[in-house]
This record gives sequence, C-alpha cells and structure tokens, in this order.
Amino acid sequence: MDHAAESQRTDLMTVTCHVLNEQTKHPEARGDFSILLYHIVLGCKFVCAAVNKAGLAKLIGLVGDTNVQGEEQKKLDVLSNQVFVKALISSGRTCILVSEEDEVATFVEPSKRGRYCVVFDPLDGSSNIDCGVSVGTIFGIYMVKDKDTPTLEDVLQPGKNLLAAGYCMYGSSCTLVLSTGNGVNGFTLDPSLGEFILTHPDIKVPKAGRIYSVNEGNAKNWDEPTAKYVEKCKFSKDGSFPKTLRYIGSMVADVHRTLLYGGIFLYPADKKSPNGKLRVLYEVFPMSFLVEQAGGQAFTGKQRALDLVPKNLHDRSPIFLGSYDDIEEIKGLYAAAEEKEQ
Ligand code: AHM
Ligand code: MG
Repeated sequence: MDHAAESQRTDLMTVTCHVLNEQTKHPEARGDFSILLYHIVLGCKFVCAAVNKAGLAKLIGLVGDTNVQGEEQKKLDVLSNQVFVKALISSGRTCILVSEEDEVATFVEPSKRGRYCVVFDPLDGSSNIDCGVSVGTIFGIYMVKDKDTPTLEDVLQPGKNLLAAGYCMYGSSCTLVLSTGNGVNGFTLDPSLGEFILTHPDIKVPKAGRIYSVNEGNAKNWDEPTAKYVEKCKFSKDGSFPKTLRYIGSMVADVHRTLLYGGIFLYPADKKSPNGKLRVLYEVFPMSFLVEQAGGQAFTGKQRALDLVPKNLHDRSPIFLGSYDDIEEIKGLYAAAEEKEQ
C-alpha cells in the first residue's frame, strides 16, 4: 500500500471487533471470552505504556526480590504482574491464574469467578529491559471444568487443550499476536487511537526458513542432535547456503521473527539444564499453539510440545519451534539418536 493510500486507510479492524466476529461462529457463546480478552488487551496497553516510559519513570532496575525460580525481579516485572492479575480478576471471567512471577496459583474468589483459567508471563525477557530491547507478555487460556470446584488439574492440562493463546511484543511498535484456534492474526497498537488494529491477518510461518535462533553460548553442554543440527545450519553438506543466526534473547521477539520470516527457534536441554530453561505452561505452550496454528511445528526433542502434560505449575521443557521443514529435520536427528541408543 503506498503512503497516500495508507494515510487514508479506513478499513480498521480492531482486536475487539475481530474477537466479536469470531464469536458469531459459535452461536452458544455468551460474550465472556470477548470480555476476558478486552481485559488482557487492557493489561497489554498498560504494560506497553510502562515499558515506553520505564527510563523516565525510573522503573528499570531491580526491586530487590527474587521470584520462584530464584531470579532477581525487576520493578517492571512486579508492576506488570500486578496489572495483569488485577485486570484479569476484574474481568469477572477468570477462575484460576498462573503467573511466572507467583509461586502458587491464584484462585479467584467465588463472587468474581468466571469460566477461564489464564496462564501468563507478564513480562518475558526482562533481562533486556534496561537496554531497551523488545520484551513481551505471553498468555494462554484454558476453560475450567467446574467453576464451583476449580482445582490445579484445570491448569495442569496439555497445551493442545488451550482455547486461545497469544503474546504482546513491546518493541519498536506494540504488536499483539493472537490465536483462538482458528489461525493466527497480528494487531498493531495505533497509539493515536489507543486500539490494536489488524495489520497481519492470517499469519502463516514459511514452510522452510533460513534463520536459526539459539543461545550458542550453551553449545558445549548440548546433546548430539542439537549440536549436529546447529553444525548443519552453519556448514551444510548439500551445497545449500548456510543459515543466518539471529538471537535476541527475548522469546517473544525471537518467536515473532520466526513466525513472520520462518526458520527455527531452539531452547534445547543441556547438561546443566536437562529440562531446558523455558516454562511449559506460560512460555512453551502458548508459543507452540501459535506456531502450530500458523502451520509450523513445535517439538520438545521427544514429542509434540502441545502433548506434554505438566506436573507442576513452573515445569520447564526443551523446545524447538518454527517452520515445518526445519522442525522435521531436528525431529529426524532425535529419532536417529534414539535408534542408535537401542
Ligand atoms: P525470563 O522469563 O526470566 O525473562 O526468561 C525467559 C527468556 C526468554 O525470553 C528467552 O528466550 C530466554 O530467556 C533467553 O535465555 P538465555 O539468556 O539463557 O539465552
Ligand atoms: Mg519468561
């Protein structure tokens, strides 16, 4: 679209409108999901504003506390968590909340309870905040079995049971990527309107990509299939060009690029971290859901990522996700290694 046409653009589809349209495909829907999503979007707008003025408002730096994983919490992590917890409870549509920043799940009091369970990382990639690199919020939504008797089993579900998942990236622009199980759509926040506008309809991850994304600093501790794969990315034996390495160290930004440009994002297991680093419920599952919905694949080194059944709220898993063909290749290397062992 040329600049003149862009400036006259009138076909504005907001994220709220999009979700309401989706809802019409489910005649039984009562609008609860749209209300929940409205509150998630509100949380994202708030965090976006806070990230943008972090330097000015002295929100960067440590708050002097450590979270459940023993990591130092940043002021913005704490603020973002509080904002999301409050926004989700006040939606009146949630039942159980699981946040990366809280050791235990929050069970919403009966008078404010709804049917949805939300798992989320309010501010992922927080080690990148102080230098202005993109960070993001990741979320997944499950349905509770019985809202009068919610239990942890309602959130310890395999990722394939997610109703919806998404992330919001606070980068050079603020982008919300969402799937309600019917493809993936991307919305960009128009600051002048305060609305997320559909800018990336029906995102499809390219079938094969030319980018690999991994923290190579961990290479000495990798297992053989991961090491072989990365070696192949750099020194291909079939005459094809080497792949390009891109690694931001913010999962939201690395996955966003993978969705749009194709390629593979890896956070494998290694000798020091046999389960990898990323958390199953609110990092691995939502991103795997989005990648599958966009036509790609997500694999743990052993199985389809969305088939995992978490035992604990903060479980971790290795993850390889991205373009269909690239994931086929790593799957092949793990299958070969397994055969060799037998
Ligand atoms: P966080 O939840 O503590 O921010 O950690 C998760 C982040 C991801 O965004 C990113 O993919 C990964 O950690 C990077 O880890 P590393 O610095 O080990 O490469
Ligand atoms: Mg995180």
